Amino acid sequence: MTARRYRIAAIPGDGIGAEVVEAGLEVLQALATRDGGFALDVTRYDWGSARYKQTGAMMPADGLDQLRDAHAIYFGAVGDPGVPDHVTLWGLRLKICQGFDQYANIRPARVLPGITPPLRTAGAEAIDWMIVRENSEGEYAGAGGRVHQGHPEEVGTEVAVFTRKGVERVMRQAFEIARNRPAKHLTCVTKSNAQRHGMVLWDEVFATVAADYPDVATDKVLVDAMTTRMVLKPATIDTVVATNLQADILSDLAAALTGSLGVAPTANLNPERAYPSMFEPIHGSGFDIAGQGIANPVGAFWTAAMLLEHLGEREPAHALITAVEQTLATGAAFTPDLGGDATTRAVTDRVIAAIQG
Ligand code: GGG
Repeated sequence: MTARRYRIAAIPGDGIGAEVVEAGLEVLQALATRDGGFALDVTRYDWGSARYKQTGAMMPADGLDQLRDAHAIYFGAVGDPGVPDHVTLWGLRLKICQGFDQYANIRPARVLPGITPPLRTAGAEAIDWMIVRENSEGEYAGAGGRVHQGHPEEVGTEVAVFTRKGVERVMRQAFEIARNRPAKHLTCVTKSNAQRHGMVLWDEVFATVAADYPDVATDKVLVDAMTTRMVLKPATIDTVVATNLQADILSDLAAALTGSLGVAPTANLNPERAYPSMFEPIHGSGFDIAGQGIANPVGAFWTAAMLLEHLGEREPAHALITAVEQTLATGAAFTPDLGGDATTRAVTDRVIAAIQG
């Protein structure tokens, strides 16, 4: 049998990004070896803050062209105490997301076996949400500027840009996801009482698209109320669609409510597949623990499962999630963020052993 071959562009990035991406690649390789039906051709790119300090750029000028032929991008994290955060983010991660029109950012949040979530409210132990984040415009459109820099009269603006096309296409993705989940329920988050232009457009487009999905139950909630609902009534939530900034914040909260930011994955999708999509753990570069070998690789493993799903390799994706769940359920593979003392190496070895059966 000839194996299906996939080109994977691996960008470990900064801090613990390198540690968890290497662990994820090992696990992916173990799956490929076990399965025999697919093979991965991995190309590593040493782009990130170290490169910025040497050359003044996080990635080369032709970086997007170098990635264009990849079947998927496997990303670690950006962020370095020696480089301004807006430079690291806009110089690499956002450049790829926007350059490849990865407008749908999918962020599952689920309490994995063995993990005790921090909340005691009813339903907290069964959190299983799907947050869909608009990923190409909104508050992260990059619109705005500064004038009179350094003077007392200085002005800085940050303009959120919402286009009907941009809002509608991410809403359709969210409805499709909601339709294929058991609860078939989609919550639309805005701040349309205070923000009376773009957010009202968001509400109107939601109502229009909802008419095409009569099988999906819907509700609307303001983002401030959503934070309390996530904490106090978690069982009332299933799929969520929100703007770039609001969903960025809500998905970090969601990850914390499932036990740790360290377990949470995300997919930056170009659903039309005109460009490669990018898969990364939600967490950042964790510079406080970088180099200690204690970063939680579970977010990177779950991310790898989403990458395999995207490639159409459903069985290995399922096998990977099962291996992660079996490993966590033992309670013996918790890194410090989950209250344990396991190392990245130990968790990786256990997951690979579970894959190998
Ligand atoms: N692996 C995710 C990561 O590196 N996140 C860094 C960050 O600051 N992200 C901002 C965002 O998600 O927009």
